[in-house]
Amino acid sequence: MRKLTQILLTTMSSRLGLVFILLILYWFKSIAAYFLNFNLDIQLGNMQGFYQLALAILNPLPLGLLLLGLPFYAKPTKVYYPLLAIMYLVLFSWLFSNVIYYREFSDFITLNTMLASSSVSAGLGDAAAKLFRPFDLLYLLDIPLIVYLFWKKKVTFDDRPLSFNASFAITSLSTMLFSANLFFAEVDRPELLSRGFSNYYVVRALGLPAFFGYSANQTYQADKERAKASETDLEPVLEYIKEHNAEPNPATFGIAKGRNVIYLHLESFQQFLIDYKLKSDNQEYEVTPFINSLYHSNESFAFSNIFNQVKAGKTSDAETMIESGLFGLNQGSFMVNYGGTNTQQAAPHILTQTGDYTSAVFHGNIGSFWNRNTTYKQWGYNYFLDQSYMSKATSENSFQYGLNDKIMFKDSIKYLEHMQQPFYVKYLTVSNHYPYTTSLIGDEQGFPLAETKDETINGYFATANYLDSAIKSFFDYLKETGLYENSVIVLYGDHYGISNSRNPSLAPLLDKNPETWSSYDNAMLQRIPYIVVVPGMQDGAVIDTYGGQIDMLPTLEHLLGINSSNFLQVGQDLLSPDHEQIVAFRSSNYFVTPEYTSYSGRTYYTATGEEITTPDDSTQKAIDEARDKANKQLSISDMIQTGDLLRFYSENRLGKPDVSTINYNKAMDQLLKIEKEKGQTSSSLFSQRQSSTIDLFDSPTYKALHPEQFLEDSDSSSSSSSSQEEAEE
Ligand code: GP9
Ligand code: MN
Repeated sequence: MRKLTQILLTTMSSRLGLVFILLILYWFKSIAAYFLNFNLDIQLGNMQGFYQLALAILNPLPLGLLLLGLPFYAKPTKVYYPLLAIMYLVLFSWLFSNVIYYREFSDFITLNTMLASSSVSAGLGDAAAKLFRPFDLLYLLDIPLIVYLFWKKKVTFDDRPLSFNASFAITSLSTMLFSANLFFAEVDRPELLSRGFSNYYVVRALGLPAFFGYSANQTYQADKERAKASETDLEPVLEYIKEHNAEPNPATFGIAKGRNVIYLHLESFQQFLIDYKLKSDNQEYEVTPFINSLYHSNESFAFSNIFNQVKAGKTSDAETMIESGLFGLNQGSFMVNYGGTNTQQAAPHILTQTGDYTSAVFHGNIGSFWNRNTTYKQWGYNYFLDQSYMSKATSENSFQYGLNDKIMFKDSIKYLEHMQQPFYVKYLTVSNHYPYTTSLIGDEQGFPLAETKDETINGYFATANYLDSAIKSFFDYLKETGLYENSVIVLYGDHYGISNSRNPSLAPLLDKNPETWSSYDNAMLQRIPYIVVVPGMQDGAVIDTYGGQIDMLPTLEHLLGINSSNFLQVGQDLLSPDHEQIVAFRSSNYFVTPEYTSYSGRTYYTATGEEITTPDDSTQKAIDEARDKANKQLSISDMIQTGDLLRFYSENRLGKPDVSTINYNKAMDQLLKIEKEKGQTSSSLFSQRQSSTIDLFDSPTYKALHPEQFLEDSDSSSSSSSSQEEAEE
């Protein structure tokens, strides 16, 4: 032992040795933070999990070495040691601040958060002391110890500098290691840095110092655009909004006024699933019987020609469109790059301002994915009930994108029932997400797999079928509790589930020939369902108007009786007689109209799919006109988004949400407090019924699908809520 101590002290008494020890210390602390403080969502059930684990374990080393190695260039002892101390302290404080910050925000510190002089950082200042845990002392211990060792001369200063070449070798080595790290990170998750996904993906793959660089670059790019923009840029925007305005349809304007709004985000759900029957063993299986019944119901406006308009931001792009009526970006995700900083006037805020709505999102995944936890505040969401509010995720009840949908729906009830009405809530489902894991979901119900050469396609129908029954169980609950009559329920698909490259393998299932599969067919498969259920309505129909996700917000606003003409939203009410049927895809020159489809550089007649190779003058003119309009819509949206133009716009007096009043922790306490304060006037379902509705979720359908849960519940006489409360702890 004594010998070991001696070796350690001697090592630390050389410049190289000290750096080595500091690097090891930083490495250990990082790993401790990764696994004890952060949730990096590494699931060890498969190869990818082990790969991610290896990346996480190794990633503190390259940049740690780079930074601790830089002082080597300083030769005088008096300069070298202070520089080394600074480097170590920088690395350490960055790590430690993140540990503290993560406790409150479940996310990492970005340059933006640091720069924001807003209440967010001020609030943290107050809270930081409270967030400190005794265990954190372990992170700090080495610093006084090292100081002590130098003070007592147990470790001595080394006056022999490293040569320039040796210092350079260390810099080169660490840079090479970092390049390798970057390469392996891209292998795990292609387009990791360009698409953004989620901050924890970057930390998991590249570590905290790299995450800082990444977030600084994001801030720099966004600020550059923002700084260029000025109030005069609003002029063309306002002109467009005015010209493009589609008057509400008097027959439907306000028919859902004052009702609760429940959005059901159908993950990766394409229109072709509607009414689809999968053939297996000479039998036909209807994939989504319940959603089909909604599609054909007299209570629904169901649309058959609505296209997804997302790009790299996928789900986040869909959310951006339905919430704010503006497109995502041409590159990367709007929510990741601008969501936390731009002035936005999104649906939750609009509804609070115009109708005193309470708003919430339910999502079985980690809250920081797609930067939701920050963006949702700017959108004015009062509550964000993410995975941390639901059953503990295990390999049995979840996969990499979160809890299975049925569990998410069931776990949402205990919060939903305490929400003041009217509410605007959104459920983000995940189970029907690539890779369409049938082992968990399909087998449970025994829905057959398709029989193509492509595993991804084969599972897609079974997971969609699972989603369908999850949706049904939720509708059963709504009907059982009476929430149904008082709500408008909107279902939409967010984007394709089967990518274009796989479409030829899908072709036979759609009775198409893979040999003649074309860009036109790819374009048509971008259709997604959009179903607006207005309970009590008699004259619902399947409507064949062409439109896109950008049109969903104005459509909803008009149904709720809110005139959207002075909102900076670039879509149009799909029910308006003025609706122009030009659908822009999120790539210039890609569009669909009822006449023409332009996709991947080719143009077709939409009705027949026949390619237009030598158009006559009038056809060419019509195509050009549609293309220009589609491009214009995108460019106006981009001006608003990248120039942060809403900050200059005050005409509609909507203002923006006060994010300092929004806190996503302790949602239940907040809900109960409001309920109590309101007393007799509380409009939550719980207050109205004077009892919990959690048990009503266990509808007959639910029971049939989850016999195992039922055995458990009947064992314990207390309601299912208490067992979930335990699971949360
Ligand atoms: C994750 C989920 C998936 O939280 O929303 O996003 P996607 O991969 O579909 O964009
Ligand atoms: Mn998605």
